[in-house]
Amino acid sequence: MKATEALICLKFLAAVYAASDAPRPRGVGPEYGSDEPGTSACAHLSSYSPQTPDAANATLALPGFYCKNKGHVPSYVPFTNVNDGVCDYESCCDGSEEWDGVGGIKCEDRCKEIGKEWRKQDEVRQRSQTNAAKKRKELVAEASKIKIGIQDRLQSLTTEIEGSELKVKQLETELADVERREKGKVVKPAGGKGGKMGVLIGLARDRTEELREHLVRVRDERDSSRSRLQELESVLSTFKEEYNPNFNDEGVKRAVRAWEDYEAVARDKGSEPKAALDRDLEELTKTDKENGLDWDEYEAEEETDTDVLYAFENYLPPSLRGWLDHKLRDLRLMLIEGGILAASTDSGAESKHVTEARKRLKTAEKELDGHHKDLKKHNEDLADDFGPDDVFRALKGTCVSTDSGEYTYELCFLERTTQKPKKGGGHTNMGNFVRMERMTVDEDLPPNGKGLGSGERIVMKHENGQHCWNGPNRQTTVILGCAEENEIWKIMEEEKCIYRMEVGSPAVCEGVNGGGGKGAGGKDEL
Ligand code: MAN
Repeated sequence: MKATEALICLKFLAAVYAASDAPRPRGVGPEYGSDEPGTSACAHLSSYSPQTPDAANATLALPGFYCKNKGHVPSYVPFTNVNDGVCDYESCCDGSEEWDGVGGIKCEDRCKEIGKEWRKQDEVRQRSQTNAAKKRKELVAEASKIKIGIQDRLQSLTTEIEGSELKVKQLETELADVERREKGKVVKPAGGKGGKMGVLIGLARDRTEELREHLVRVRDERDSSRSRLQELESVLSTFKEEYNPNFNDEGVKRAVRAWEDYEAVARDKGSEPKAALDRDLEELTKTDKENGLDWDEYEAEEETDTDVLYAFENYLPPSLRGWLDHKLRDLRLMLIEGGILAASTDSGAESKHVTEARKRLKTAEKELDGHHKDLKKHNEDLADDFGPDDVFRALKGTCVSTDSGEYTYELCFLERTTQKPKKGGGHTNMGNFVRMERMTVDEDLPPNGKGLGSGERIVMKHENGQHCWNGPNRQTTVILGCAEENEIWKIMEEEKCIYRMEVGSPAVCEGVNGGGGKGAGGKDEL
């Protein structure tokens, strides 16, 4: 290989010397041209050359044969193409590389027409690059808006979290309080109405009714005894006034004396019925409802002792009510906690109040948890790499696809690549986005500009896709070139289940020079 190069170079130098009357030696570019052509042209072949100490890694000091291509863009053709009998119009439109007329060939200068066509295409390319650069600006602005939105959300989330934490604390206290209160309640008899207090109220009502009935009966008996007594007293009084004292009957005289004694005692005791007491008695013997006491109110189904206490407290002044409530509750709980009173168990079922308080707490906890998750997600998002100027933030989740062979291939930016059979069937994950990298590429740019060209390009790595039978988990390397639209240019399976996608996007038109360069995207190399 080295011998061939040496031969070509010697031939080239001979030709250069032969044409030394030209202002610059033939085939030498202006950046290399000098009055002593050849000193550097084949320097890599000399073991004494300081520029090429490692002969094995030697590179050509000249990039090739320089074609002036007047009317078009100057270019280099490889030395191996010089005087090989083939016109190399792609690189050398002026045909100067076939100056020796090998095999009688004559390559006419076609630079005028080729240059014209190239300029036409270049104009389209430049317009496209200008549009692409504009689109990139828009994407950067969009990305910045999204970022500001996230930062704003983070700020409001911090406030919301503070509020939610406070709410959770309050609801925890509320639940503990309700649980404590419920613990202090009297248990309802299974299947019955009301709690123990309800039963007690029922008993009290029956007992009161019984006593009232007795009182009424006793009053009636008293009244009848009183009228009989009055009758008797009137008989005896008449007897005393009408008996004959001259009739010496000892029995009659004794009876009159006993009556007089009785009258004296009765006078002292004031045995006249007291109207006030009778009025009280009258009130007492009325029914409870007539007295304003409705037992049914206290026997309501859900009512418990504490509820009754509360009802009772309603009749007290607020300050006393609060104090009493506190004391009663504490006392009851103290008795329960001290094992003196049984806590309400309600046959294992949680009370409605506790269930509702727990539900409220759970909802608040869920809300707080959601806020924390959002906070984490947004913080991670802000720390993520979205490329230069954060531009890919604006493209996250945007998908592009193209058909190739039996599949449609899809790329969803910053998410995944997918292979979809055109005939239908399951989709294959070709890798999930993991990171961005940089890669130096050196490819010819097609005339429509839809290619990577040469230079450093942004690369998106996608790993851990669907496992490949007898192979690795699928992975895709996406290499990005500047383009007006997001589109997949090329898809290749470089090795089994290792894919490479070449993709155009305005997002990578950073510092695009608007034409003249060799490639799309990033900093071009010449
Ligand atoms: C499918 C596709 C191909 C891949 C094979 C490996 O056919 O995902 O790209 O090479 O599986 O078995």
